[in-house]
Amino acid sequence: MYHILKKKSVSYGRRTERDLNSMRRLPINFNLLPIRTVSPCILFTTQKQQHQHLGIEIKRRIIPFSRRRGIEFESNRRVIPTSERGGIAIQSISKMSSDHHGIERPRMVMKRILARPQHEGDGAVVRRSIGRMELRHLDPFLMLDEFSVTPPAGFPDHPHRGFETVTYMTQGAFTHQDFAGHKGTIRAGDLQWMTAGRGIIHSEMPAEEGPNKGLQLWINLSSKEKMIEPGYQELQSQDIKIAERDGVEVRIIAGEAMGIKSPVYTRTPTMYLDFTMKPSAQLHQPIPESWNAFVYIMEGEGVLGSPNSSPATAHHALVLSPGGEGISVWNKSPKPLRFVLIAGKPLNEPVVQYGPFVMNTQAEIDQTIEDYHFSRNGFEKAKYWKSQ
Ligand code: FJE
Ligand code: FE
Repeated sequence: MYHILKKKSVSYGRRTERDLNSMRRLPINFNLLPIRTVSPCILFTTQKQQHQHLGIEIKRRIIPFSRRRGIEFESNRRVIPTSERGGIAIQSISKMSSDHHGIERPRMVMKRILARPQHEGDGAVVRRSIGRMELRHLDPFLMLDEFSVTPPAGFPDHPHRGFETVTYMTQGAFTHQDFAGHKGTIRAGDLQWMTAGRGIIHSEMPAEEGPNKGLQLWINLSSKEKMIEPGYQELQSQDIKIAERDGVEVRIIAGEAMGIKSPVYTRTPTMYLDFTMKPSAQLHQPIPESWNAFVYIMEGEGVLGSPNSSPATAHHALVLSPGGEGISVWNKSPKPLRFVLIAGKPLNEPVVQYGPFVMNTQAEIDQTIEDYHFSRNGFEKAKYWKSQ
């Protein structure tokens, strides 16, 4: 059986749809592979290509159109039927180096983004990965900020509509207050999963001296849920389940890992895992095939996707290739590696964002600005509210 690379990138000659379908079943995810079109003057060649970043070697057989009409011809002791001519056929795919834990179709790193420090809110510093220009959105994710805030800086009274904010503390504490009287402080290891829905106005301020650190993720809501009642899911550090295996510890914020599930309800289906890997530990984490996924490195350095890829370091977001069964990670360094793996089911809806308002159309954004301005449609409580 031969396999043909992505349809739109390859010349097939006159193949029937049936021929194509039988060839489209690929053994691994090929979205990343560079593809050259067939030159008609090549008679018959086998190309070997090493893909270091993928850790695989691919042998491709290029079969010219010029022989399309001939009767069966033989090469490499295999008769090639007429229906397979005039394209690129994959002859073999071998791993350059083993150990994907028996996983045949690993996800790979498609894009690396360094989250440089920038100013946000009132004197606060954030490292933005998702949401910066190079990576505007990663459906359903709108933003990921790694924040480090020292008083008196912070995020004073501001609104949200149309999505969820997930704040996960790693050091220090943050106090939040909203216009509905909801108030609390989250500390290192605690989680606040806030559904802004039709409207929240709140303040988020650091509660301890020195740097107060964590991650804030913005997850989009589907058009059906953008205007739901706001709500909170709050987990204290001790309520977050931890699984441990072979030098890998995972805190399960959302979704499931190593057979353990988080109690958090994700309106937009989301996986959020906080991994710490000891030196020389390795890991394979399954990810639902149709979900978008990325890793954000918080500490140390990790080898992702393929055992021979170059290590990624702290403050980098690594966008994973689509499809495949999951991600493999190796800690080949002498220090602990800490990263979050975040994946979500894409909404596939238009996104129109105006700062903290995220809707589907410009008309809805205009309406939101008006609602906020006149304290209507979910912003009623804004009229007489100010944080203390
Ligand atoms: C916001 C500017 C902001 N990242 N990380 C504009 F700073 C914010 C905002 C935050 C934020 C808050 C925390 Cl606790 C952590 C953050 C941005 O509040 F919402 C808009 N629109
Ligand atoms: Fe906020």
